[in-house]
Amino acid sequence: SKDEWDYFRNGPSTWVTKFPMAAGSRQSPVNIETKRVESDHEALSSKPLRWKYPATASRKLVNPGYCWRVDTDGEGTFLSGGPLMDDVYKLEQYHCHWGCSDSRGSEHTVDGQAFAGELHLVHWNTSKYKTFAEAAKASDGLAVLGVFLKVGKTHEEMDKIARLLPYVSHKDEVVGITEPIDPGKLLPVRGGRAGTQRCVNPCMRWADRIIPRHENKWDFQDDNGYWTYLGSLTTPPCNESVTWILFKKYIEVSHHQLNIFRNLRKFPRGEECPCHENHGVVINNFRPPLPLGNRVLRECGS
Ligand code: 1SD
Ligand code: ZN
Repeated sequence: SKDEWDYFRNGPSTWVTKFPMAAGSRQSPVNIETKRVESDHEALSSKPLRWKYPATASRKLVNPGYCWRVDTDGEGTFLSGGPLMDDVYKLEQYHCHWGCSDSRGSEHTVDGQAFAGELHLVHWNTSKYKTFAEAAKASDGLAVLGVFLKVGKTHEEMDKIARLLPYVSHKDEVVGITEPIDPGKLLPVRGGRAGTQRCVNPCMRWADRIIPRHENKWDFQDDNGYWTYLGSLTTPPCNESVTWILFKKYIEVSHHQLNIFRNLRKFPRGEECPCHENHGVVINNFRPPLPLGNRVLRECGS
């Protein structure tokens, strides 16, 4: 039908025929050529990237047929600073991209190298727009935090999602989240201990002082550095509305956890399995990198 797309027959190279925005000059993902990144330390670190995600905001886990996605109620969440300056963004949802094996799966690549997966936290600009849909059409409407996944040890917070995935094994299935899932714990940052929060000075180094949580309205700040550029949604309709912020540090998830992702079905329960399409499992749900063109890739932090 008119707005059908996938990662198989109607894969990324065909998207432009139905979704003209996919042919634009501000598309995502891109390859990050680390030698050609512009260090913009002063401009970016004058306002550290900061966020807050109450664990209660994660409401339901969904299988839309092409990934898993956690929808939030946005309540009490925010992201600000860095390339976003003073605009405040709210967390709408987070989801993941992965491969058929551990050697591929990320959308962005670093010096041509793919990771086993890529987690996306999708935010919208509440300072300028009234709804997610309105923000998704604006050039500064969305901000996506990207985290690379590497195979290693089991990730505890990710395991809460992995344990729920069997309940949404088929397309369009949804399960309510009862055990709180904290998306902040999926980010590759040194966290504060319960009740305390270390603070970061403006040149992005950890300060000695451990400040009590009640003194700090932010949950976390970035410490490890990130790459940032202006791009698009990586799925149709590929709106050019995203400020991308990719953490330089990856997180580890286990091979077993990725295999649980790879067991999701892209067809609804009760429908016939499209056996000619890898038995209808959700794998390789990533868009390959597109040209950076004349866009600037900036970095912040070590
Ligand atoms: O892939 C997601 C897609 O699922 C949808 O959530 C969209 C936002 O409406 O975002 C893209 S992505 O660009 O974050 N990969
Ligand atoms: Zn994504």
